[in-house]
Amino acid sequence: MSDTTTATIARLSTSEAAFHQRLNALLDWEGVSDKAVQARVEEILADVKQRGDQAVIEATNRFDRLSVESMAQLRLMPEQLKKAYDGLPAEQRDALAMAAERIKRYHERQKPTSWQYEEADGTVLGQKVTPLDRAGIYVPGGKAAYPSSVLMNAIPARVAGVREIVMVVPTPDGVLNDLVLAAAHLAGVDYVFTIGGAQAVAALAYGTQSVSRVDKIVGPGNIYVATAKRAVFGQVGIDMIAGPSEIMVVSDGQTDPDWIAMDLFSQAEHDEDAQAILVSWDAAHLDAVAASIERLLPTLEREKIARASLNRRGALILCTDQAEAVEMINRIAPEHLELSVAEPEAWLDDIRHAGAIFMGRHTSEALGDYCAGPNHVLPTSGTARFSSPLGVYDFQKRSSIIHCSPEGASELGKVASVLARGEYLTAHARSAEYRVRD
Ligand code: HSO
Ligand code: ZN
Repeated sequence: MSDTTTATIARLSTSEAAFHQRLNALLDWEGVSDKAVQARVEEILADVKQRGDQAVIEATNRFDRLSVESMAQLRLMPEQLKKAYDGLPAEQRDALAMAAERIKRYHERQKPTSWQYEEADGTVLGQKVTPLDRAGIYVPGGKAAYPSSVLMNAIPARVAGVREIVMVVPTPDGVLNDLVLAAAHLAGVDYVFTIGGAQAVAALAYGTQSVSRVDKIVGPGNIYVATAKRAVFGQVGIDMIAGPSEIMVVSDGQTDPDWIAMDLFSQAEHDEDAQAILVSWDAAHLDAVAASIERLLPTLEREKIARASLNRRGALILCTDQAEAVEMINRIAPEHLELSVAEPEAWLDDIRHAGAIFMGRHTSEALGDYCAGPNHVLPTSGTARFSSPLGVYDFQKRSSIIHCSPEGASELGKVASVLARGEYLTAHARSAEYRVRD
């Protein structure tokens, strides 16, 4: 095995002196924060905030090369969504419906419950869970539009009980994507506006004459969308600012090298900045996968993107044993982790950071992208250290409940009074003391 770089993908070994340095260089990814983009986005946000619909119409005409005069022309009715669904070839319609059903079933399990309990003094305490009133789902236009992502964003919102789900999707040159509209129909989206970019984020965040302000904006987008989401965060909730897709495969050497190569490609083909990493303690297996990569890469539709991704950020890493592989998993905190090993269950306890864990050789990451059930909107760039897949909980919030009995108010009042006087807040203290009984 060569310990440097093959034609396509870097080869690393945990035993080489520069290992950590090389790994860090590969993992390093910074979301672009472009000053010029920021300035453009600020301008658009301010314009939509001030002029509402008119600003959205003008920006949409300019960026998507349209010539509409009113928001009514940028709005799709539920019947149009249904028509798109009905018009799909049966095979696509059935696959989409099957995926939607599985995703729904999985997310039903995430529904949290409100709870209450009683303290000894009779005070009842609790937590009440309430869905958001309105959620906005951003869907990119053109080639980056994934119907599967419409399902993954809208279904948890619906399951959470969100009252109104609005979707925005740009239609450059007026081209509609029927699969996206069909997915919106299946997922129970209420309204669709064919607008995109920062102007769509602004319309959702501030509201206009025609677009009701939402409480949270979710969904992926280009740098303008990401910058706009970051800017409106605080006035509305946002999901996350997703980085490029990642996959980490850990193999015990017993999986068909072609399978592993294709699994690595499945994320590499998303984006030139996507990251695909294989870790194994079997050197011959790494050689075999490297050979599969070279042989299969030219057969890909998106060979150029996948090759660039593997070249820039991919790696085949030789480690010493299972323990070291686990260390690497937790260090990288991958978005997707495939455990291509005989007994994946035995690994689970030790894995602390990963967005989604694909257990065993038969569980390819692609199944999770489309139809297994769990969400494919996952924490990237190591953020699995502190965050979770998109879920029902992202479309709900909690309120605390406190209900004091006279005895409870009296007991707690004494404590509150002391603490309030310590803070020199005498109205607090007296409010509590009124309810203290002798
Ligand atoms: N792997 C992507 C999701 C996706 N894949 C959509 C195919 N379509 C997010 O990690
Ligand atoms: Zn994918």
